[in-house]
Amino acid sequence: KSEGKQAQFSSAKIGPFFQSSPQLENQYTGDAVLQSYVHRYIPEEILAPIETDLIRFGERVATEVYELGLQCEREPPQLLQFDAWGNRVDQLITSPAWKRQHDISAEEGLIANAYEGKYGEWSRLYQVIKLFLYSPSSGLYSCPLAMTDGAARVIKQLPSAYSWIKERAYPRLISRDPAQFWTSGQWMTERRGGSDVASGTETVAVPQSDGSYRLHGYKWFSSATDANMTLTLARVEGPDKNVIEGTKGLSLFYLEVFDEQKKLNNIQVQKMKNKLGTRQLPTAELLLDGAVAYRISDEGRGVAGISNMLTISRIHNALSSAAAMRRILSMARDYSTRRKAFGDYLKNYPLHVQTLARMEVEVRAATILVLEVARLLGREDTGIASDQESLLLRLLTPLAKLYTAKQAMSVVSEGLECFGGQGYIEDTGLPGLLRDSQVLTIWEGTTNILSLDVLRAITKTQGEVLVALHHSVMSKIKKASQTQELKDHSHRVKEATLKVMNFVQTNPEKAQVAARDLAYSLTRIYIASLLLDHAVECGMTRTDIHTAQRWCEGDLAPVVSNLSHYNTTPEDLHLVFQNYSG
Ligand code: UCC
Ligand code: FAD
Repeated sequence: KSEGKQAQFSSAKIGPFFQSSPQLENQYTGDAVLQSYVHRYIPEEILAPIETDLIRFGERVATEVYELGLQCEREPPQLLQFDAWGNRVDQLITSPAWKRQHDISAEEGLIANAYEGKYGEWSRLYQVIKLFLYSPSSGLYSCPLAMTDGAARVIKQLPSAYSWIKERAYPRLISRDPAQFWTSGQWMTERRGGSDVASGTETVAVPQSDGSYRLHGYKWFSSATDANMTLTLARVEGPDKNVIEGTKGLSLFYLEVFDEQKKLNNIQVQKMKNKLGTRQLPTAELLLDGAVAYRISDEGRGVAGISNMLTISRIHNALSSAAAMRRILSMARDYSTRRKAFGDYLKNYPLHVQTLARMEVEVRAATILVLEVARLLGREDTGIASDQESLLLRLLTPLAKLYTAKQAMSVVSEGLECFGGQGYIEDTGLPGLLRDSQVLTIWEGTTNILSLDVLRAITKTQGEVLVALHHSVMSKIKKASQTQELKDHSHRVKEATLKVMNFVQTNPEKAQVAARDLAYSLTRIYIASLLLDHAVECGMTRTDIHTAQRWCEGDLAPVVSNLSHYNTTPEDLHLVFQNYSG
């Protein structure tokens, strides 16, 4: 009798089928292009310790760190503005997982690896690969790390007049000790503008008798407000209380966010931003109400001074974009072996595999570009880069940032679709990847602003950056052009390069309107040369040949294909504003 009662109240039957979830494999050993690049370039004598660490870390980011990253999203930061007694406290409350990411970043040497110089010119590549593995599991801790790396580079290069700042901040920014490790912010954007910083910056720096300054202004975006210090821009107030407008009035400042008593440095956290993604990050608006700061550039050299930081944080943006793509694809690949539809596993449908393969080509392309940029940066860090390599790095930095961010948006979106409805469900942990990708196209300079930066680089060097790229492409495709499998593809790259160079020379008046297409062309061509070269140097494997062929079959020179678009500005305007009544 009592058994009957139990059955009456037993759980409802929901059927025996449960979909097994995608599993994260070791993120280093599962990534063929990463591994082949490491084996190709890292010298034999240091390969073993570096690779041992990458294999270990590749496992850690797929397990412990991945779980922490998900926890960062589940427990977003909060701002406590007032205490129970009405006192303004502006306390940021971050999750234990976020704090743990800080400690892991220090322990793993995610900044230190690039600066300790243990592996000479390869230290930077090693750091970038670790960051690549870390980024999609970091719960966006990758963001403060990007700015910290940028600040470390700027501070390291400060002249001796700023030695106290160097002695105080630099060891902390590159520390492996979690208790010592500092992170940095990068406060450029104000209410009037984030792209046009020259017109946007209202913040005034009032000189003090001890050589410091008091900053008064409103910073519209501060990504990771729990940073210990920041680099920021302001206009020095002259004795007549006037400031110089435009870029020439901007100087760069070092500012510690908290004083010795851990109280905010005359800063009010006005509000937390309500964002589409990156919710793990404590992004806020800040009122600077006399914050104590120290000028670290010559007066009027603020933008030039902070551009060193931008170079690093833009490279982080690119590596995070490539890493986000790799992560979704790694999971989609695994899922294709677990999910059955129409009686078979997804991996057995050629159309699904083609979808994954197209994504794979994009990821390999983005990855090899990022790794090449890191390799060049490592040479620049250690003072052995040739002039050609430095020019190439100047050009490839905005190209890598703008191109990979756009790729990330489309690949991550396609990746979610590979999970069907489950790709849209929050507690799979997948949708966050798409939300967090959108910002990659916006912060650190939008696609158009970076396309204009490419023009800036060309103009400032009287075209030398293009000459460097041209030479590099030609030398990289040389061997491939002598192979049966890749000669036609190398020819396509050569043709595209010549056409693009010709376009630049003959259409200077179209430079602005064609800037984005030009940037895309230069990036696609350069990636093509990298993939061809990699295929040859890594033993002409089937997969490397296939990747290079696929990539080279795409439109390598949209700036030439879209030539007619640059004469239709009035039509574009009419098209966009037809029926607009505002
Ligand atoms: O968004 C932000 C933080 C987000 C969190 C970080 C996450 C990182 C990734 C993590 C992934 C998970 S911080 C805010 C970022 N803001 C921007 O990127 C600003 C975008 N706007 C620009 O980049 C503009 O092009 C400006 C602000 C640089 C334009 O300013 P101006 O005033 O028009 O600039 P000028 O006059 O052309 O340049 C002034 C000087 C020149 O030097 P000189 O005088 O010696 O010729 C330029 O050559 O600065 C130099 N310069 C550069 N140098 C300008 N840009 C560069 C550059 N990119 N590289 C080298
Ligand atoms: P706008 O300049 O208003 O751009 C609007 C549009 O116009 C863009 O599509 C742009 O490409 C286009 N455009 C502008 N000028 C031109 C032109 N001349 N030609 C063609 N197109 C043009 N900033 C910081 O300083 N520190 C931070 O920590 C920080 N964190 C951020 C965190 C998040 C989550 C976000 C979303 C932003 C953050 N930012 C930060 C701000 C960010 O860097 C800026 O929002 C970004 O640089 C764009 O500036 P804007 O918002 O003024 O855009």
